[in-house]
Amino acid sequence: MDELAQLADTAGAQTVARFVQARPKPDPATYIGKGKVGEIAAQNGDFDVIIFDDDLSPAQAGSLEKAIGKRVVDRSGLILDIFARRARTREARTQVELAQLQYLLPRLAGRWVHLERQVGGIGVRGPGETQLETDRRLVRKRISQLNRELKAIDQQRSNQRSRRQNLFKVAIVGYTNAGKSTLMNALTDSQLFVEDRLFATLDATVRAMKSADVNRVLLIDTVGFIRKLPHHLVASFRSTLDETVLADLLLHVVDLSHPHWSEQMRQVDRTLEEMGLKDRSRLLVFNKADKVEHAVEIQRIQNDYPDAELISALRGIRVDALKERLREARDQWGKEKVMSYEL
Ligand SMILES: Nc1nc2c(ncn2[C@@H]2O[C@H](COP(=O)(O)OP(=O)(O)OP(=O)(O)O)[C@@H](O)[C@H]2O)c(=O)[nH]1
Ligand SMILES: [Mg+2]
Repeated sequence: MDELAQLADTAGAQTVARFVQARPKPDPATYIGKGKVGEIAAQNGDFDVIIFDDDLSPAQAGSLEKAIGKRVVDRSGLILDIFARRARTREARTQVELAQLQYLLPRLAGRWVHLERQVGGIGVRGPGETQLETDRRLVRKRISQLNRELKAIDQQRSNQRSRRQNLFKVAIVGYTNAGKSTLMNALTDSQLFVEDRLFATLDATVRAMKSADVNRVLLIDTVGFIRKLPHHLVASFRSTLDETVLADLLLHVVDLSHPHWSEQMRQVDRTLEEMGLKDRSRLLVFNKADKVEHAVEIQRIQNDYPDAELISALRGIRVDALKERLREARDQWGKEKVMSYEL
């Protein structure tokens, strides 16, 4: 629920109340039970939106809106909203718009959404058609247009990728807000956008590591992971995630100052597994070590994870040691590559 509040904050909403219900299973009609719906409706409080931590079916969202009289947003809707606010490049914008429309399509019924305005006035309402049919047609048309645009962008990216084929590539992965972009900046002397909110990064950025030697190490900053990230959203970010899939080494950044860091770590492992990256070389990096107050805690991490690096990307602590580890990994990778050529 704290994380949901943080997501809400990132989307520009302020949390004024929380409701929790324990149920053996969701109510098919309203997700929460009738009593709870009544309790929330009776509040009749000074709030505009009610946000659910899970995904609702379009019908559930509809009945809840009717019963409570406020706008209802589910987890996917909220994350999409954040993505839409955050998207900066053409690629990210196209991906987000596509995901938004795919999300919207089954939810059009019953809501009088006038899409002509939103979709930019393409198409004219045919004679005898209902508004809903027109809306659906417009959405489908826009979806196929966006799919075509993404294909073109994909092509561009794959050209860039093939040029990087013979370079050692390191993808910085991890839970959202772990400090991936801060680390990227520290390793490459860049100025990528960093913020103490979720999903500051939506695009994969590739930069060379600042280093004196000739053999380069390429670093890739990626979009963060989060628990219960809906699969259709993951799919819509496929071209961003492709960068991760092609990396030679995964730098898994963990925010050691987060109360639930070990759960976040497991979540990232699970997501990587789902992406078919279970066996890819990994380097575990515990970040924000400067925020850990007790020396015993540091000691414990060092004992439990002897191969991991403990750093502070923000303060530049042990960043050089990490660079050295990356150079070693690159040299090892180079040797193996030569060996496989000779075989
Ligand atoms: N104290 C401390 N704060 C850090 C450290 N590294 C990053 N931060 C802060 O953590 C917040 C998130 O940092 P980002 O680099 O944007 O994290 P990210 O993993 O790229 O996040 P997303 O792109 O949103 O997934 C920012 O406020 C950073 O200043 C660190 O080593 N110590
Ligand atoms: Mg980032």
